[in-house]
Amino acid sequence: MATNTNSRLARLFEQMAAALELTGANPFRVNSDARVARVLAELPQDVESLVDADPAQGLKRLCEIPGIGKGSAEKIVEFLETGEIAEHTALLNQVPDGLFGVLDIPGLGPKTVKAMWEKLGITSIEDLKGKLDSPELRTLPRMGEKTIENIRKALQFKEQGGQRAPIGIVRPVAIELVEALRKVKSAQRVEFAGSLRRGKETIGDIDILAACKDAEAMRQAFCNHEDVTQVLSRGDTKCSVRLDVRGLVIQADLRLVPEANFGAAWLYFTGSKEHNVRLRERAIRKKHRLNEYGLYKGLDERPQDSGEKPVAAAKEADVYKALGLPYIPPEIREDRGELDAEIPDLIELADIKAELHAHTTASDGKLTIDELIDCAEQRGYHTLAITDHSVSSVIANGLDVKRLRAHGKSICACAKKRKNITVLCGAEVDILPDGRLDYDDDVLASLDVVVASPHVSLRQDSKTATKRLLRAIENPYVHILGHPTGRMVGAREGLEPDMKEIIAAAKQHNVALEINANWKRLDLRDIHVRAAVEAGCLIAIDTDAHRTQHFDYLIYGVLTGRRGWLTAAQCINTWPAKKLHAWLKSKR
Ligand code: DGT
Ligand code: CA
Ligand code: CA
Ligand code: ZN
Repeated sequence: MATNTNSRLARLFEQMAAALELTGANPFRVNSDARVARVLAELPQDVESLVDADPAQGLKRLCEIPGIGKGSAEKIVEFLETGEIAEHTALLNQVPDGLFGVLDIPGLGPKTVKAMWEKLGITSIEDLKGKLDSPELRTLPRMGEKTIENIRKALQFKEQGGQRAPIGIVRPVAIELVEALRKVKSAQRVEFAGSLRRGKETIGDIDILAACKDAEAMRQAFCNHEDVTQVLSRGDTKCSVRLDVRGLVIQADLRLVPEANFGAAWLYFTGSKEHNVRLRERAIRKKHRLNEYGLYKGLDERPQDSGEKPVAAAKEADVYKALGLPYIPPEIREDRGELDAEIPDLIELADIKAELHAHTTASDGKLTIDELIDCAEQRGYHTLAITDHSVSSVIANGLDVKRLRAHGKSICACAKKRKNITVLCGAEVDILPDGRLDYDDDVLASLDVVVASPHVSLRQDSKTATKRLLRAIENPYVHILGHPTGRMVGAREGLEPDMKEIIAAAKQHNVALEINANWKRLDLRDIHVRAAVEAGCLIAIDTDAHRTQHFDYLIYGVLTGRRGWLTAAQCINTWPAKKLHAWLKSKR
């Protein structure tokens, strides 16, 4: 199974990095293993097939992947041949299992965990809990009452099922919170940061930054907001609260920063941590230091109140500029080569001019044809494709050919009444488990738009899934491969085809790969979008609307596109009507 081998290997390298840290190894080795873990987790192609196809070349090919050195490549090959990595087994024997859990507690770094283990014999979360009130714990370096209180809260949070929440649930809450804080009388600037600003599909916690002349008023507005169920901490510069949102417990942190340092703070707290590390490395090479207050000349730390003037601090763009970099949009701050690349003009929400995947009451949608057209028209789209389900989607009330024909007539009748929008008659045709499509070719050929999507048999093995999707892509009447893997964020893995092959075939057959904008799907996911973009493949961003509010989910698709370095030009939904219609017709 393609991605599974990648993720199993990534996990092994992650564990090696953690074990190395805990045993006090050279940071260079730790970083190297951590990097390999990330590279493997994000690799679009299957390492197994990369090596299997030509074992003699396998090692060389692995070394060509940025971030994987010879030593790591050899370990990967060792794993593929023997099913284990001897060094991994040896390292794991040196570290008690339970210690990895302790390392996972937010706020606990490897140095502290190492000290807990060596000095107090703590080897598990249970051990740590038992020692929270003990005097010995307080003898460790950096282990003040405040840190201990934070550990206690983190443990409680974990027990209450603290988990990452989907962006579609968190973002609207965070926006509302930010708006409320902006209304504080003396507020100068309020923004969200963290993974939310980077547009990640799931969010660990909400990070908000505020500059305010009256800090206490800001703290109050935050801690007393109506969604807050518990105030976890309330300090001068940082407050943490718990919010209850649709049954999910979400933590939000507010950080108060001086307006003059807002840019540097925003940059720091937007992350990703890995991106920040790269920026700091770059600053150091220029004999500068970068922290949450600004970019400063010289490498010697000075106290924050020394009056030292920063080189850059007020705006993020100033910091990038002073480091000799262009402004890097938040969505691509992931240490995926963004510091060394030319930054493309990423797609924006306003670029989208067409919705090409939407449902009506004819199948499982809640909107009539006219209501659906109203939604698209209100958003200023020049084109809407109506794509109800095909016959095999029984649960979704899929249309047989006779109903499809009647539906087509109704769509035509409604379309004729509209002047401002072109309404196209399409279908979301099921990709059957063997890759055949659910309508015959002559039926597909008669439709303006064909979205082909997998809905069933989503646990197929990788090879079968690849074959299945390739067959659909090769059908000459298919325009768009809808939610290609069928994954559901946090709920279902979906198919794990060889993405590299899928992307190459889509490019060859002029099929657009869909980013399904529904936050429960976000399929294609960011890393696959990036691979598709690099390969020059067309991308569609569609909401797959079944009801009015689904149109508002478009932003999540756009954010995912941006995380995949997508430009407007490569996304068919941004094209002018003439160009889009000509492209659709080219397959008829
Ligand atoms: P999340 O909340 O798990 O979805 O992910 P983030 O990225 O929002 O992470 P979070 O909330 O722990 O921290 C927000 C940002 O603050 C993070 O992206 C980078 C910055 N940050 C936090 N802790 C550190 C740190 O120890 N070192 C560095 N360089 N940056 C940090
Ligand atoms: Ca966060
Ligand atoms: Ca946070
Ligand atoms: Zn659909």
